[in-house]
Amino acid sequence: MSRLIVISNRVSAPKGQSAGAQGGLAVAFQAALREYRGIWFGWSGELTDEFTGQIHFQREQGVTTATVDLEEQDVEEYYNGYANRTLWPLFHYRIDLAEFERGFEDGYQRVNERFADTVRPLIEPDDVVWVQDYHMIPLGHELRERGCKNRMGFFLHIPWPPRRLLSSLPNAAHLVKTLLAYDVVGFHTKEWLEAFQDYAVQDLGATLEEDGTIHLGDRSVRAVACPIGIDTKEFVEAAQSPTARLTYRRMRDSADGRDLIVGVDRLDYSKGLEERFLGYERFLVDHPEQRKEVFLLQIAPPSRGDVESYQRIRVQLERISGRINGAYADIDWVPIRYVNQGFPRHVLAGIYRAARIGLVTPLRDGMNLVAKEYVAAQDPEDPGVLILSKFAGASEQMHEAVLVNPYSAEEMSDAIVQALAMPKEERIRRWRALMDGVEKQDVLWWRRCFTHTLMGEGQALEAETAD
Ligand code: ADQ
Repeated sequence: MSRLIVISNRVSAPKGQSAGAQGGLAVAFQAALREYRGIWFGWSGELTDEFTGQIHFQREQGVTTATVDLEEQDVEEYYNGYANRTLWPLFHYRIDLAEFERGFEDGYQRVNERFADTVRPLIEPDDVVWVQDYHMIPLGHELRERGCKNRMGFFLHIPWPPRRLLSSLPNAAHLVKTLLAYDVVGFHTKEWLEAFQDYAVQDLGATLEEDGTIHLGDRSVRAVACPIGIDTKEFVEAAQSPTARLTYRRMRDSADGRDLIVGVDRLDYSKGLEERFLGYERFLVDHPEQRKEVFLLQIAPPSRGDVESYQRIRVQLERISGRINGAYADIDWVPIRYVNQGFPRHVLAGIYRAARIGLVTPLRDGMNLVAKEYVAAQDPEDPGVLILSKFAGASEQMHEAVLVNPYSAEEMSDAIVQALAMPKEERIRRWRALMDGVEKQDVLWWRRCFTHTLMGEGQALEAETAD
């Protein structure tokens, strides 16, 4: 049986699982790596004065991780630069925030070459290689240049932008062509898949077959949509754990009979937090009679603090939440509890369960796992309502959520009113349908969906996404 080599920017050792952000993904990779006796390779998160390519191996609970340290300039140009100041904003339709610097592009290329040089000797002839996300688009091409003939796949965790938007990236065609070095390229949704195909056909002159195979010159790549899920079983259990029960009680006590609306996001401009606050403010203004019957708990741990646009959004959110609280709070009630810290998954599960509304309104999101976690954590007898942005990848699957346009404060306000008034039978019906999807297409399903296609193991599982 082939071994699996997973390559991603950062690597989570099994003991780091509870840390949050990489939770579900780490679980999926670790399960895959145990099954296929593989290696997980990536940046250690540490800096070194001079890149040597020395690999730190670690073996825990049947999973081998291999990491390398990077130079400060590497991290500045590759990670903070090209990945997070060029590709991230552009791929999330924020061309106004995208910075195009040759130094970033050079650093991105250099680090991908360094990763390729380092990981190449670890790859044996029968291994299957699976590269993750926008940090490493050219890695497969670099491995081919180094004589790697293995099956190789790539999965993009963020949206793929429309063709005309992508054209604004200097050397876009070159970057996209490097994707043709892979055998399989995966996206979360049909929308991102079709945008990729559109670019390949219109701008690169590729041809497209019905099964999603793209041909260009002597290369063929199969492009597929495989929506990621969460570790549903684990999350349902987390929501019933003693810690979750305690947190649930604490939330309910502090709510003092009021309905909790919860938002949980990394502090990122793509998550639409500013628009969410303004939509909630609109609700407060238009429905004064309901004001003191609810409160919004927004949990948003800061991320990518070295990047200026993230520092700006942080200041902006402090300003807006402060203004709303100043304008509407009373001596015994504040409309927004704004919390800038991360919480362990069991605590998060208890908070979700206590919330009458899960407010998940990104302006653009590859998938959004918080929407699925919120559903998995609910009490089947008395579930809350998910309000979901129609611009999250998750909206292709989660039709029974109350779908909103996050740019419209009025729509957000209407959705809150609708969710608060929703009869129990309707809440249960919607939740049951959502939960069916979250259970069927969990993170292990996603991993199989992709690796089966990549390894050519019989029929790949078809993604049951919407038309
Ligand atoms: P993210 O942009 O990080 O992921 P998301 O899918 O919502 O977005 O995942 C965030 C994870 O972090 C969730 O598991 C959530 O529970 C956790 N998290 C967030 N805030 C937390 C907090 N305060 N405390 C603890 N945990 C917290 C990227 C893409 C997404 C895509 C995923 C997976 O941007 O679109 O769904 O990868 O492919």
